[in-house]
Amino acid sequence: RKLEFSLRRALERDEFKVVYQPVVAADTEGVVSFEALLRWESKDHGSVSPAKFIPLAEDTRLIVPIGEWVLREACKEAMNWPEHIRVAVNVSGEQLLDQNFVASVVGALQHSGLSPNRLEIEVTESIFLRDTTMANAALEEVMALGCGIALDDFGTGYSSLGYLRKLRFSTIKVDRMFVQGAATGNPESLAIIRAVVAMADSLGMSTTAEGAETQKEVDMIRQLGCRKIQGYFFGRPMAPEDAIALFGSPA
Ligand code: G
Ligand code: G
Ligand code: MN
Ligand code: NA
Repeated sequence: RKLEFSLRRALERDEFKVVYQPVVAADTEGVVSFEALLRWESKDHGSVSPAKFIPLAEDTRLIVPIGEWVLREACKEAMNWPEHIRVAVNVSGEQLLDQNFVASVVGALQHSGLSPNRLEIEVTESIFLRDTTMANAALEEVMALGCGIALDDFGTGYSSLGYLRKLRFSTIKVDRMFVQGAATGNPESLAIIRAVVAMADSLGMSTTAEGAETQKEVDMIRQLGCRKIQGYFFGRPMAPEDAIALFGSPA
């Protein structure tokens, strides 16, 4: 069966689930948030990688209803966590530029009862290529609700500093490529992370280093001054019940 045919039915067939990857504070190593990551267990195709189905969902605009479901699911789940723990949700350009996007964020917050400041929307640089004005407008509305905005995969796309001047991102996420490079002593990666951290600090934005897998990478990131760390070293994307278990049971 064609993948698209199956993807069209995936929501009603209840084939999606959301897993959660911890993000820790670089200084205390305490969990500060989780990134929600979508998984598809297809009855027709088995487990399908997001790298495969997300682009297909974007091309077919199925990402709009699917993304809305992820938002609702993630906000609901975050209500089971301690109040200082936030949830980050990835949003594609097609979804952000959809006219109902802001309403769907409001809906997810109201339906779950989650406080807006506990939700962070993650976007990549690519969303600014299509319609910068519309993307800015949608993100500003989301910020006005009280939600945070993270700039994902920073440095891998068509990086332009113009939108850092326009939008008050809460977090810049430094791509794993630079984290790996820095730990192997690559001078360019080191210089780039230093510069991004300095820039984010002076703009009042936080930084998250992505994809830290080793102690060496963690040490390097901490030394470079990144505020938060995400990666397999601290935790893989995990089922909701495993995320909750990280907080332990009250004594
Ligand atoms: O775990 P990882 O393989 O989940 O994710 C692969 C890619 O899929 C990443 O680039 C991630 O941003 C993207 N992704 C994961 N979940 C979602 C989602 O709910 N919405 C969107 N738009 N992208 C997602
Ligand atoms: O593109 P985005 O940053 O939204 O997606 C995060 C992706 O990175 C997911 O696919 C997630 O599973 C993956 N990821 C998270 N931590 C690590 C890590 O330490 N190593 C590797 N290789 N991938 C990671
Ligand atoms: Mn992300
Ligand atoms: Na990323």
